[in-house]
Amino acid sequence: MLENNYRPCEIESKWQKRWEEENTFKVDESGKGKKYYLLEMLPYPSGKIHMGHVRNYTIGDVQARFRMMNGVKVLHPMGWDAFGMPAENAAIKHGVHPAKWTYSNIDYMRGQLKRLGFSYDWSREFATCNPDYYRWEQQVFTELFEKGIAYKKTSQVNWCPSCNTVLANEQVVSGACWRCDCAVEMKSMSQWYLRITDYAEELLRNLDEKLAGWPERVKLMQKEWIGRSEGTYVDFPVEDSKEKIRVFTTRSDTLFGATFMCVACEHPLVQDALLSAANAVEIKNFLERSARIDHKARLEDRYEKDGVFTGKYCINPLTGSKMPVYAANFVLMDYGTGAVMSVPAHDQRDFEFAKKYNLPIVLVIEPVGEKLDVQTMTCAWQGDGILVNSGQFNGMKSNEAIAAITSNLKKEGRGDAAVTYRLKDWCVSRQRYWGAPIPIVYCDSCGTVAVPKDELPVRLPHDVKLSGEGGSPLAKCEKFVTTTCPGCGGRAKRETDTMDTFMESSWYMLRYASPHYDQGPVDAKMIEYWLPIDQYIGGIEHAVGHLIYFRYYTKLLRDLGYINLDEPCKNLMTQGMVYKDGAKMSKSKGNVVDPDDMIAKYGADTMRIFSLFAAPPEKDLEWNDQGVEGSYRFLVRVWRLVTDFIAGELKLADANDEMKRFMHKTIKKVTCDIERFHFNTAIASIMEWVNFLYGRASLGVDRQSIERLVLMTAPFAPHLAEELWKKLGHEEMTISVNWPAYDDSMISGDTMTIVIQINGKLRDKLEVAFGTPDEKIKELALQNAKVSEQLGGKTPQKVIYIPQKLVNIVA
Ligand code: ANZ
Ligand code: ZN
Repeated sequence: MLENNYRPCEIESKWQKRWEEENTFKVDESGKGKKYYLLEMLPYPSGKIHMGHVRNYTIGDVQARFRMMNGVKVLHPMGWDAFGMPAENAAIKHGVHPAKWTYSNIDYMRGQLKRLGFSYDWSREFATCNPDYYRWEQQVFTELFEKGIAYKKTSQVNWCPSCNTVLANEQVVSGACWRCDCAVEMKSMSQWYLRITDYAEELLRNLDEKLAGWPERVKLMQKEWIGRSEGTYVDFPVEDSKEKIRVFTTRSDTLFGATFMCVACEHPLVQDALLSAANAVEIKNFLERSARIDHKARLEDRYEKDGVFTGKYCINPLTGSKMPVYAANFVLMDYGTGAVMSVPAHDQRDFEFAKKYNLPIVLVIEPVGEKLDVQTMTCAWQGDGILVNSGQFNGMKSNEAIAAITSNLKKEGRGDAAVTYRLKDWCVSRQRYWGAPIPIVYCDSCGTVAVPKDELPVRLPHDVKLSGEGGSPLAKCEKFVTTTCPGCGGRAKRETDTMDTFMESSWYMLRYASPHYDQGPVDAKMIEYWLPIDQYIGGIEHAVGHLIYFRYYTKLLRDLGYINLDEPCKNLMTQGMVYKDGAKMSKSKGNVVDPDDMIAKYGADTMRIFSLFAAPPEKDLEWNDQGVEGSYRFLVRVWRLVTDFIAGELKLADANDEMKRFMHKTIKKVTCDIERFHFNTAIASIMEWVNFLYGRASLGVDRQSIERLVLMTAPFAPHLAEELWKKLGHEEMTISVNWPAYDDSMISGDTMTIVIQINGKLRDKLEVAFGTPDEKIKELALQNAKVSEQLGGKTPQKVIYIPQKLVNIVA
């Protein structure tokens, strides 16, 4: 390290203390004036913060401080996603109570966040494991139960054998548990669900209509997760019975080619067949075989297609012919209706199945201008075409036939147009201790009863045996389980499942607007003022979990009448991950850099600069010791320049035009870059400004240039800036000083030289006015004579513009 008198440790603890004593970041509570709600995803109190947190929270902090300096009221809260399994596992392993473990981690991590100088309004902090928080969640749950939105059902659920609990579909990642990576099993169990499917349409529609400020990538992932599919319901009468089998198909144009029926193992018809069919033993064997296919293989479609005849037949509603009904392992019970009309000529799975079980194949679609023959086909024709062997519909095109057949079915009461979703209802019950108890009581005479409002919260009992074995710990806690029925006063038993912790993180962003409100989950007036979130920052890994749930929960609270808000968040930014030596920085990889060590060595400001300068926020960041060293040296240069100026060791001189131009240019660039989250280029511009001022040292520097440098540095390295600002003779904190303004007329005379490349080779240069919009510069480059000559009339594949430097045309 350089010899110098920049002492980050002293400066940083001094300013942190003052910010705390003076409540510098406590936001005005009047609920009036221009506001900005900046939120970073709340951390799980695992023990220590890691570099991913440092990065996420620094990105947010720059925005927060920048907005504060622009005179906006910034809500910038922090709290703890404090329920969850690690606390329970720690308890099992080390015998410490989950509450104690959690709260002491919170204390430690709060200290770490304070040492990084983040501008949180700590008066709004809360931990979600506190009964003052989860009691509202329980209240909302009882209301959802009364409306039928929260309900209990028995079905196949995802079971993680190592976490000993069920998982929601969103928590299964390629067939494995999101938390422990263990292969997930399917189990039939009774669980609590929230009817998120009722909101599928709105969740989907708003992605396009209301979330212009969200990354396309996240919106696409949510669209795929919701998985809207338009098709037709068709009813097939079961032979010798009053029953019907209903299917969902996207290809009603192929109905004349449906020669057999396949249903899921869990389909009621199969359960029936087990009791009555002559081949019941064979069916039973098949079901056992299918249950053994692991979830991962099923998801990846890597398993042998297998089935068994159920002994039943149904009737094709258009041809009147008999179709054998099979149970098949590739039909899923929880998609569509759990039954598929099989069209072997036009669906590859059905084709293979028909070959294996020797079932008839009937061609009904022919590709335009081609003749197909079922005798010689080696695979299904899955594309569009012209209908054949389809009675009155012969000669129609597939898409016309879909409409015509659907309307024909509808007229005869045998089917209708339908929409189905891949999204499933959200399974919210967990068989674990460290979570919010589900506020439900079971009574022999009254049935399932919600705990009344005035008896909430249902507190999590403190003294519970945690062994990690044999089911839910709460179920073994007699004192908790036994209760009286709120309906009849008789003996009753409590629900012993707790809520999925994603329930807590689904509304915490609303609670921050009125964290101490005791009349309900939220104060509607404060929601009206603070919400929606103006900027949310967090990891992409939450794209289809948390980021769908919190949108859904907002709509639930709206429809329960608590708030008047459709979407919780206007702008979303998903930051990249932190890597070291090519691998994701994580405890299990053993490549963790401890923020505490780095702060002790270089100071928090260096950590902040490094994490912003090393990569743009959306990109992954590779840890690099030289980069940290370089960030530190930059701060030393700023320190020296300003302290030399204060000590009178720099010559004082009025700024000339060149200097003024440079300054306004820098302010403009830094301002625009912060707004666009281009922090690395913003810092690069400040570095250039510092270099420029050093270069001017012999001619003289003016006070304004120095002061603006300090203010521009404030969002990035706030402790250093605060100290220098004080040394420059100012009393107020930097966040209450106006962000420096720039004067466009000072810049307009200035030009910049832009290099034009084709496929990376220099072709020409362009002289444009400073501040020319990016699109205009690209246009000018394409109109350049040498460029058009080289391109010879062809349209280029891509035009890349690197601001203020070059345009590269990829031909
Ligand atoms: C007959 C048919 C003929 C189909 C054909 C396809 C091609 P998407 O687009 O994903 O919605 N299907 C329906 N429910 C199913 C279930 N529970 N398990 C497995 N497969 C199921 O796909 C809809 C198609 O997936 C439906 O259209 C159905 O097969 C199948 F030439 O019906 B089709
Ligand atoms: Zn009762």
